[in-house]
Amino acid sequence: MDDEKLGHRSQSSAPHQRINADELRHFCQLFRFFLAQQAPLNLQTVAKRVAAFVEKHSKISGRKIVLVTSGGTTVPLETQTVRFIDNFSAGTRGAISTEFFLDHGYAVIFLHRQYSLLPYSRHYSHSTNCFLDFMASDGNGGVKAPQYTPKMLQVLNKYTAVKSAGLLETISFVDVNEYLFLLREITLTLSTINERALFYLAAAVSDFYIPIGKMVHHKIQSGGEGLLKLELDQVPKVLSPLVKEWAPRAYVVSFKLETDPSILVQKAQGALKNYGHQAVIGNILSTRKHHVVLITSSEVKDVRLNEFQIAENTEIEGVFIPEIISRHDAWIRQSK
Ligand code: PAZ
Repeated sequence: MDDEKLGHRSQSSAPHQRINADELRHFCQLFRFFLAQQAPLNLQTVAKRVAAFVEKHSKISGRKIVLVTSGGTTVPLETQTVRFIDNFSAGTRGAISTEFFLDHGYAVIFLHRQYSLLPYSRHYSHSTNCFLDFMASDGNGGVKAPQYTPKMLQVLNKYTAVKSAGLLETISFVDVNEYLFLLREITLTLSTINERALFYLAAAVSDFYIPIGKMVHHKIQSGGEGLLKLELDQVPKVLSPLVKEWAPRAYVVSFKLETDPSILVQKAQGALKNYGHQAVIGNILSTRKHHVVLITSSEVKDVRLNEFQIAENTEIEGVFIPEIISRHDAWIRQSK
């Protein structure tokens, strides 16, 4: 495997930082991961699509590109996968955020879990009403439920405009292995636009996995003692190499999910310190749709919807994404 595939794409003007012993361990774990695991079959196809997308938008003066990761990764238990471990994420945060970034003029690479929520179609795809009911005919050339028409039209118009301008590239993953290979490939390409690149890592990525060398090939059989004992390895930490090696000039926002509010800020600050990136959005599982904490090296800012906003189904991403964008813009300005 060549140096580039291990993540050493040369960045002649990159501000290389010293790495400590912990980071060196993470780097080694990650290199071993990429050497041992199998790359997804569509990696080269995705690489070409992303390269073309980044090249096209990099030529447009002032155009910023964001990578949004979204949804949960699975952890397969067999190489011919019948069973897998999954998590709760439906990709709501990522799909909503993508729409707001597009509203603000970004081009978006949307790396999402297959069949999770997608920008624009999310307004109808997982609705308890079938979207076809919204369009059902009243028999007189109109629709049965005209109250939905203005919103549907608004979503359709935005979707059509984004599509015709080629502003959205969607790429899907299922398991954590695919996610990591795709993330590295996209990052190395996106890093070529330096400060104009924004990473917005909202996917819920598994912390543990079964390496290919330790996985059984066929379906795990029941019987015997009736117990299933699994041994999982730690997924290598990817944020440190991403920030320090792969995209050292980009603005990087990671997410931190907890269930215990008393440790959220401390964990987010720990992540910032360990990985050296620019911002963490902290959220608690049960309140994530109306409360987040924006944490940078110099601030801890609570972003909360009020009761009225909650009742109106306001999307909190519309409140904190402008904050992220203004910090990204400042990052670009200070690099000049
Ligand atoms: O996908 P969703 O909208 O249901 O949830 C979003 C989220 C909680 C997965 C995201 O905001 C997040 O915190 N992602 C990072 C999770 C982590 O700590 O790994």
